[in-house]
Order: sequence, then C-alpha cells, then structure tokens
Amino acid sequence: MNFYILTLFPDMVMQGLNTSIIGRASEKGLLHIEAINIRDYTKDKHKKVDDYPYGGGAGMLMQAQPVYDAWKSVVDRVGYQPRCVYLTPQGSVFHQTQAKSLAQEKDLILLCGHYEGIDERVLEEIVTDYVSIGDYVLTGGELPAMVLVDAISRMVPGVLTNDESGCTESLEGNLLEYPQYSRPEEWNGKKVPAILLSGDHAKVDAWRRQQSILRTAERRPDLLEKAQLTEKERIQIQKNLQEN
Ligand code: 6GU
Repeated sequence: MNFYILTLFPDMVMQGLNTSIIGRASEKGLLHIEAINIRDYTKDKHKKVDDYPYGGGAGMLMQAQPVYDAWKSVVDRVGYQPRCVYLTPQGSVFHQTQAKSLAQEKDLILLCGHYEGIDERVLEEIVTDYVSIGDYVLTGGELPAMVLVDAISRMVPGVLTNDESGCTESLEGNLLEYPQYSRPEEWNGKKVPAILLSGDHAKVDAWRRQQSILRTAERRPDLLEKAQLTEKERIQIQKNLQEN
C-alpha cells in the first residue's frame, strides 16, 4: 500500500515511521511511505506557504495553492484521484473499523494542516475524508497522520507476522484484551494466576474471556454495550458490579 503524506514537516513524519514493524514492512516493499513537502510547491519567492485569514482572527492559514499543487503532483503520478484524508479535530473520530476499511485502498493521501488550518477552498477541491484522532487539540496533523499510517498498515496483509497478528482482535469484538504474564512465575511478590500454568486450554480460554469482559466493564463500559455477550455473561457482570 502507498501512503503520500502532504506536510510542512516531512522529517517528523518519516522519522516516526521508519522503525519497528512499519519500518520492516517498508523494507520488504509491502508499504511505500512518502512525505511530500508542501513548501516545495509554493510559488512565493520567499517560499511562504501561509497568510492571514480574511475577516481577521488569531493565527495564520495555509494557503490553497501550494497544498493543491502538492496534491496534484501525487494525482498526476498515480493517474487517478486516491482518497485524500485531512487530519483535523473537526473530523469524525478514527476507529479500528475505518483502519480496516482504508487498508483496502491501493493509494492514500494524508493531508496535514498546521497553524490555524487550511484555506477552505482547497479542502473542498481535494479532501474526501475528514478524520480526527480524538477530542483534544494538537499543534498539527503530523502525529495524527502517523497514527493513521500505523493503524492502517498493520491491517495490510503481510505487515504483521503470525505471532503479532493475535492482537488484531482486541477492539473488533468490542472487548479489551485480557491481562498477560510472562516469566518469572513470581515477581515482586506477585504470582502469575495459577490457571495459566494449569495447561488446561479450555479453562485458560474461559478465564481470559471472563477477564476481558470484566476489564471492559471496568474501563470501557461504553464498549460493552456493543459487545456480543451471552445472557450468562451479562448476568455475571451484574453480579460483579454489585460485589464491588
Ligand atoms: Cl487530526 N489534528 C489536530 N491538529 N488536532 C487533533 C487531531 C487532528 N485529532 C485530535 N486532535
């Protein structure tokens, strides 16, 4: 899959994406991640890419022309208009289902804003999706773009090894992951739950399922409403909530 990230800070984005699993997948040729410097497309003789907003107000806006020309350079190269995601706190909040769906694309353009935003007219021309990564404000779209590339890439076939793909399920059933333990059997006076050492796979599975449900009830009750639970499991949650 090919990612084209339109940004004023190409180094920031590339530095964050050349390591670990995403870096390995890029080396293998499963991913192509490219940052395009919007400043390279300005026609201003001082390489300026921003200006004051009409009507006044705080801060500067990124101007339409360099953003459009940076986008057009990608479109001309790939020969069609791929989906173009603008990272903005005004977008719909990114979710695992969207990561999965965007992983089906061959090419994806990610547009990172800075300053107070981007001239609305170019957004109307090029943006297909407005995406936020949560209800808080960041200084720019670069970190959100990196979040999207990571979340989407791990859904691209081959990016995760078999060992790694186990953790794909965590949010899909709307249940959080159960707690996990590795060696030693006792650390800092704390023992690994005995059932995990029992070798009884059915019991281990049942325990993990129960832990997932309890953890979700405690930490993300909003998710639990969407989870597929048996009647028995729902009753168990009620019992636990009453006990605590
Ligand atoms: Cl996508 N951009 C910015 N600037 N801030 C954000 C965000 C995006 N998502 C949450 N906060």
